[in-house]
Amino acid sequence: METTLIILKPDAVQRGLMGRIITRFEDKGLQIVGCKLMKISQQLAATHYEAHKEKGFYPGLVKFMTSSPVLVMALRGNGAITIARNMMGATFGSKANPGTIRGDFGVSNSFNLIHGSDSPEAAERELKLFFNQGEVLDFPRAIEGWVYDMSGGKIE
Ligand code: 3AN
Repeated sequence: METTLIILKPDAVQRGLMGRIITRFEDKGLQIVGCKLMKISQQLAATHYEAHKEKGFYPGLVKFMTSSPVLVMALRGNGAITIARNMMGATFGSKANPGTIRGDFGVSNSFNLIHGSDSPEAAERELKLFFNQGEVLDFPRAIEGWVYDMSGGKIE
């Protein structure tokens, strides 16, 4: 099982899209194992986006991400990182395919609604940045045996 960090960005929160986006992940079968509304500090934004520090869009990105609260989520599932990235769609709302979150809910390139970790290494690093110990929970879902076929002794 993989756990990935998802951030519903300030535009998603302000536009009242949290419920609809969360529903997509729940409908898909991913498990929410951590969730909180928070305001990202300058320092946290700088650490999270340090790989983009030299890029032209960096100051605007940090300003946007710290401008208003975000909803951070830890999502768990088999292949959760790739599944969530595919559900998010391409980085720019103007290019993202219909059927994806960015494709269905936005047209802007910089206000692109959602962040999702792009690799297992990034997920591990980002989950530690946004969640304190004990805030990502380990709990069995009653529906697990119907979300996955476990009859062969592994998750299918
Ligand atoms: P993604 O979120 O699809 O993984 P990245 O990792 O390439 O995209 O970029 C990180 C974030 O930086 C994006 N979520 C987006 O908000 C922002 N970003 C990337 N490129 C641009 C750009 N050219 N103009 C404005 N914002 C950008």
